[in-house]
Amino acid sequence: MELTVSVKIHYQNTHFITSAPDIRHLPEDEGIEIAFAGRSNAGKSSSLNRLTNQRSLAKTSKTPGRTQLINLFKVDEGCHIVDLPGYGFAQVPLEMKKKWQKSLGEYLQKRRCLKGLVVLMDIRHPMKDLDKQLIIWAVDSGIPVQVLLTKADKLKSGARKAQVLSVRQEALTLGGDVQVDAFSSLKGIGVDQLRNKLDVWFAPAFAALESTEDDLDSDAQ
Ligand SMILES: Nc1nc2c(ncn2[C@@H]2O[C@H](COP(=O)(O)OP(=O)(O)OP(=O)(O)O)[C@@H](O)[C@H]2O)c(=O)[nH]1
Ligand SMILES: [Mg+2]
Repeated sequence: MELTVSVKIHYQNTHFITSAPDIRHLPEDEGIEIAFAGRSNAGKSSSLNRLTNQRSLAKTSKTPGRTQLINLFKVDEGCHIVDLPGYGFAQVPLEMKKKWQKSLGEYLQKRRCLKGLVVLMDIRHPMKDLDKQLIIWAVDSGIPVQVLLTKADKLKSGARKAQVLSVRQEALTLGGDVQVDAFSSLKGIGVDQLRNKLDVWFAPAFAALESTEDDLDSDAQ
């Protein structure tokens, strides 16, 4: 029997749990984790704040590379969001970049509770090498990907649609479950759609809770 549970998560209840210097310092590999990743300055922190309707849950900045730590947030019981440090920041020394890329790859391949990856790209500069690498890692690990083309307010409607279609075409060549949509933290474009997607990815956490409750009920009888 297939168990489908539809949930509406209240993202405004999200709160900060911890910062980790690298993925080895993350808490237990359990529950459901969704990671947000993207180049420095892609608008990751802004998207988390918009998703949760909190002005300063994640720190935003005009200086790229500001978020160097991995930040873990709790959305609901057994549901976490991880804000990964931005990559591709020119002023980070090469050695550090390589180390970070290696641990990012490891995280995507080994973190069993990772059930979805949100990749953010500035709609004006999408699909750089590292963005593609990240998506390929996720696809190879069977993890679904949601690409958000951020700062969509910077393009007029026609150019925006054309860019979404072109990135969708490119995403097709990578295989796997990769969805591409426009997003703007500033104007609220794509926010409800993102919430719906995360609801689906997080739903099994609630199915697990329900079946535990069923077990308890049958124990009581
Ligand atoms: N126009 C516009 N600007 C945005 C949007 N989202 C973010 N920005 C701006 O882009 C810059 C970077 O945003 P952040 O959310 O800090 O980006 P980040 O990916 O978290 O950056 P790092 O943590 O430094 O890697 C800030 O100046 C934001 O105000 C958007 O939807 N529209
Ligand atoms: Mg940030």
